[in-house]
Amino acid sequence: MNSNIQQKRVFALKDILNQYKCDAFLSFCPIDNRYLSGFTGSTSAVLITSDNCYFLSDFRYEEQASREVLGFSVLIVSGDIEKKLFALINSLKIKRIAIHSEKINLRLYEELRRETKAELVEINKELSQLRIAKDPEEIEIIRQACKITETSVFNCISLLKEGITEQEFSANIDYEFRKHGANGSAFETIVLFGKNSSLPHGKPTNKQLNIGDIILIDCGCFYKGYCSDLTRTFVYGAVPGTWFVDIYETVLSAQLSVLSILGPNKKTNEIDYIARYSIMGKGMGKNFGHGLGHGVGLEIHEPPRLNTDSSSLLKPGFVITIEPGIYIPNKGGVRIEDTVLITDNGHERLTSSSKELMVIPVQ
Ligand SMILES: [Mn+2]
Repeated sequence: MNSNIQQKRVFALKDILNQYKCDAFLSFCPIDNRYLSGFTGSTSAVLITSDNCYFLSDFRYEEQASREVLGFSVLIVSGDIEKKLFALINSLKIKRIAIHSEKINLRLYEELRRETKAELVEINKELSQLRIAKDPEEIEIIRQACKITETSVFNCISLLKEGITEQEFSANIDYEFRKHGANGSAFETIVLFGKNSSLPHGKPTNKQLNIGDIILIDCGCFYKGYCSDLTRTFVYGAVPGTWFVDIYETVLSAQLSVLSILGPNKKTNEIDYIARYSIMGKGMGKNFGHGLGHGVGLEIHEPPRLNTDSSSLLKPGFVITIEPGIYIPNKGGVRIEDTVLITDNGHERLTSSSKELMVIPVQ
């Protein structure tokens, strides 16, 4: 990313500071610091005031920060970053500091109040709003991340043979992610065979694949700081029964009915309801217990949430998932998920692979 992008973000943040009559914004969160400063490392602090931006880190990141962090006063601290920061806050006579309260722990919160006497003001919602609409550079990275994810999954399909374990198969997907230039997976890759697929967020085990098993794969790679998210449900050799075809078609038609109307200015709870209504109509509402989707960006789960309680308005540039599912305890489950970009007049699927029920041939 170039420094113009960070500059624009810092401007937007300063608007929030004005709105809340704060002298400064403070963050120790590597993700928010990356967003605002361009720094891709871990330990850092960012202090943004009305007339300067400070970036603090330690010796390990001296060279990296000098390359990545532009437009900030970079301070490399040899001792305690927090102490240096408190001294800086006091020397600048800062009185009201904006923070994301979920990203500052109680110890640091109390120390900040004791050492600086500054008032701490929570701007959680505004900060997440800042990141919610992705700029073109971010969209391009997420698009690439989605491509790598799909390529990786489909490159692994030939490994599906009787006896392969969920663990082994998920490890192969992670390996493909890295081979294709990703830094790893955005979350622990979920591979569930047979009855295990009824666990919406089950973990891969040493269960072996058998003919007639459901194969549920939920994964996404982590690429240039951004996440991607994809779920596909296949079967191996044969469908486990007509019940499975029923739930597969129900989930797929719920997902497609959402996509048929998805676009800007739709409310997240109304979008959620379309999928829920469609699944309820088949008498399986109670088997779809989670929300329809979530925002994807620097974090795998970020605003907006798409569920019955949410009420955000979708806007161009939002990247969200649409992932209805049906889970039948001790039998199996189906989830179908795409990562989708909201555009000016509709949406674009960033994961574009087929969703027709696929029976993987036995080999
Ligand atoms: Mn997801």
